[in-house]
Amino acid sequence: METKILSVLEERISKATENLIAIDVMEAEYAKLLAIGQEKNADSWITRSQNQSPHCKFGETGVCCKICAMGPCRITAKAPKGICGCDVHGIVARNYLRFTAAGSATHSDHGREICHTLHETAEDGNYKIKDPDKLIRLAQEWGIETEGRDIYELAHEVAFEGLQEYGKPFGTLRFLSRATKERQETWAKLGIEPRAIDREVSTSQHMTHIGCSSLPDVLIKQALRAGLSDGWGGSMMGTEFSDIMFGTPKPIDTEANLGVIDKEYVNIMVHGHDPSLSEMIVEHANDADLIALAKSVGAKGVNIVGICCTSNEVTMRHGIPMAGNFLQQENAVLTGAMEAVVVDVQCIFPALGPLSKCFHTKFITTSVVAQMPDAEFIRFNAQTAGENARNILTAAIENFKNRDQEAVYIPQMKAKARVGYSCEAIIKQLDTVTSSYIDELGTWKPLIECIESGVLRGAVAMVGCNNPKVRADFAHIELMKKLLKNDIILVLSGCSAQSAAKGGLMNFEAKDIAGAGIKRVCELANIPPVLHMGSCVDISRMMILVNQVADQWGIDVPQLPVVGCAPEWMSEKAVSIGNYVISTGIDTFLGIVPYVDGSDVVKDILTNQARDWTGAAFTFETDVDKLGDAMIQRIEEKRLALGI
Ligand code: MSK
Repeated sequence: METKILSVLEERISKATENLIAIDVMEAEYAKLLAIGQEKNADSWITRSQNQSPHCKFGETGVCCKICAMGPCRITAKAPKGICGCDVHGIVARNYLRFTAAGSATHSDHGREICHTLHETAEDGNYKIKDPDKLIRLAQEWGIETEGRDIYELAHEVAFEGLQEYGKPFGTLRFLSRATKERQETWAKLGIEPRAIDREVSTSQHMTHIGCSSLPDVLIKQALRAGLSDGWGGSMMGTEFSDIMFGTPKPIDTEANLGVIDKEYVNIMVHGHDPSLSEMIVEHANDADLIALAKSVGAKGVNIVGICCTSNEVTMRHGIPMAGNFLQQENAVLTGAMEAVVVDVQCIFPALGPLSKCFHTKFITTSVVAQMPDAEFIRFNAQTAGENARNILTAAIENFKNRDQEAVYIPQMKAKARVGYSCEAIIKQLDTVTSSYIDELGTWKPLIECIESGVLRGAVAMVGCNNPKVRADFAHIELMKKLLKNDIILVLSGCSAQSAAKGGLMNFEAKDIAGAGIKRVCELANIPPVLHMGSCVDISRMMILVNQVADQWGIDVPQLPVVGCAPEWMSEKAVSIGNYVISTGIDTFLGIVPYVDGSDVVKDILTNQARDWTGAAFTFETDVDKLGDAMIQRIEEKRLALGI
């Protein structure tokens, strides 16, 4: 009986590798890996999640306050106020603001590191300028002299000005001028134009200290401001400067899911968010002496695969295969075929160290920001980047001989994907449809015409993580399929993009499950029906896209039939993103409710009142089908209001 089930499963998997991969097929494979781990007494997120359930209701509803040492205070019917007198609405809003500020700080600190890397670029250095045109455009946008300048001298000045954005004493962020006039006026009127990036995080911490703000509307406005300093500040610089140094992404073919791990090769998994290290690893992975070393230990070569947003960065620019997203990080180690897990910052399970010890895998941390137990710490920095990368590659290659080949189990499932859709790439692709529209930087008119005519009903920006509270990838993939059937095109980033890639939705052939309108657009423009726009910080690309589209259409951003969605989010960064997305005028649909259920006032601000402020608000809905229906309904309402 068991053999029969396995053979049915194997047949489905072999079909899945060619077409769409069903979630239940993936889950069956993950279960096999989990069983391998259990034999080795390995821990897993599934068991840890079970151990943590049920979750603390005070924490889950946001009513626990521990911002001073008089508490912790927990709000109940018997104790409706904290010791300082703050009511539940103030406590929930303060917690929400702190959550947002942490997310904003995290994205923006990533952006800061990228600024420093840009400042280190040199003709003969580890980092070079790969997109000088983008650098010059950005310098001109910032009013920096470009005529007759050495490109590296220019890069250093732009990097310096970028770093000034973090702590400048006066004014507001430079990139706000990229938003439509209407957005800029809305932010100014509401008093949420972000000033220096660090200042908004710092002010958020100050406002939530004991004895400062406890008015929920004031606290939520600051959350919007802190979010904006991320999306239109730190994240946007992270994206733009990465493009300048590593190249602006353009369409490239790759593959996704655990089947990209190769038994015959030295496998190295890069994981985290900052592309500075992974770019170097990719650059040196094919050095002749390292390939010779790999062959000398019995491998055919070196195979780099990615997890989370570091993966998104190197797949967008080099087509490096994606082993998976957030909840796949342990599975990749459980295959027993991973010589090294090399991590930079964010979304890395501290569990990877102990898990790696159950196998021959080396767990290598590289950033002072993310240091963990059972890891080898190789401090990475821009001056020694090439040497750091080669040392890591050498250590991984030499570790190949310690692998137990008999015990390796790599699920043979992978899907083809086309990735690399920066704004520049999308515009270029659209211009192939209507060449008469070509100008220097292209135009969004073909896209606007498709939406106006109803060939496309609208667009959804789907982003965010996996969360053990819900079935991994299920909401992402089911919602994408539903939206595609309704002729709603998708732009994706972060772990949502990897869900789509694993499920086969970034394959050109996936157009066949979409409605007739999208199918036609995909055929004409030669694009897959869901477009990979990059990592978490690259949601800034989406902000530029919607603002340029609104501007060229001659309408305001909130009028666009476009919504945002994070169906399985889990991180503080995701809440920061949500805040800047609604501040940008895009309704945002969440499948996981933030820790605000304890205050009807805060919930009402986020889901209703925010619309009066910014033209957009959150919708919280944990039922996947209803979440999809709500997005479609909102898009149709916007179409109706536009008279299209
Ligand atoms: S990696 S923040 S789990 S999307 Fe950007 Fe994925 Fe969420 Fe991390």
